[in-house]
Amino acid sequence: GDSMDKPNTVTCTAPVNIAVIKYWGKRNEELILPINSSLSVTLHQDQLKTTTTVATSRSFQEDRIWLNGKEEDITHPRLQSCLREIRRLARKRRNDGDPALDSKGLSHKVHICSVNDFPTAAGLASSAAGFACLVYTLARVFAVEGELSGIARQGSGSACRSMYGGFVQWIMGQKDDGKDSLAQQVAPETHWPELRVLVLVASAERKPVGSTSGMQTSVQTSRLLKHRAESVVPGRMVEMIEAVQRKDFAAFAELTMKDSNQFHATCLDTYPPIFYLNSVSQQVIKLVHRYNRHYGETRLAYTFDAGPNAVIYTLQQHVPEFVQAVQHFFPPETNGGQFLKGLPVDGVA
Ligand code: 2P0
Repeated sequence: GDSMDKPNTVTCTAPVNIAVIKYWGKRNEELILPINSSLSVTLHQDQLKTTTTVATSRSFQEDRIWLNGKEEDITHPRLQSCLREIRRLARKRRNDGDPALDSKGLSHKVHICSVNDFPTAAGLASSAAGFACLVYTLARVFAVEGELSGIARQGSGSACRSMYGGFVQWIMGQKDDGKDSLAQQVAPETHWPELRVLVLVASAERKPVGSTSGMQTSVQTSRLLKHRAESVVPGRMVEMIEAVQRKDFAAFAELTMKDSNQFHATCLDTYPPIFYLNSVSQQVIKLVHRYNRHYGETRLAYTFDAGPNAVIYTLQQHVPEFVQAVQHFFPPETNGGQFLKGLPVDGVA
């Protein structure tokens, strides 16, 4: 067709984030409002990321989306929330009279193409990077600026934290409309350059209980979760932010391990119980504690999300020795070569 039919195309990437104070449980399912605040570290762009391309064209008949090469259902409610909110902001900016913008293209349909550079099935926070990237790319296409974590949150709760780099808190907020449930950077990625993240893949299988339904059951049945949200996490958020600001690795690591353990305790307290950790996860937990005890200081921290794969936080100077210890205690041949797969040892945080 003529030049008006040429698609307008934008490509962006967004990294995964790994929580050290865990999000688990919603007070509003539709708006995705959590029962507690959380805090995470966003990984570098060169590892564990999603790449999304959004094209708009007058000639597109309908909105469409492809994930890792396969067309998916665009009517998914969370996808629709993100599209609707970005288009609402775009319309508002034009109505408010930004002279740099014209309204051509606002009614155009989008084609979205999104790929992960890590296995979606491995339970490595793919929805966080995915929705963060989708919202950021849509915003660029429609020339929307400003606070976008509230929109990413409506795609997937943890996605709001991937809208910022470095150390990021998701403040739970108090309002019923969710306007104050937003992500905020606690410290930039340059703040703690020695910090490293290692991912130990214990299983690449898809997790049996998804986060969304798992946390629903936990909210309905676990009194421990209620106690955690009301009486434990608020104090831990304050302590964790202080530990990050002081770059106090021992304090950071101990809070991280305790919070992972309490999250998995609430999974066990859920009825029927949810088991995310397996025997390899338990061996990693024991190895980390034995390692720290051996050196007489806390050099390593583990954390586990809704699956058995361990994420290890450590400092740059301890990485070679820890990798050796892992290879000694978990020789690749006993694990079908699985164990050290996807090991990003460089430049994180
Ligand atoms: C977290 N997780 O803070 C926690 C720790 C898993 C364990 O955020 O329903 O995929 O899309 O809001 O964000 C996983 O939950 O759930 C998660 P939805 P999400 O990283």
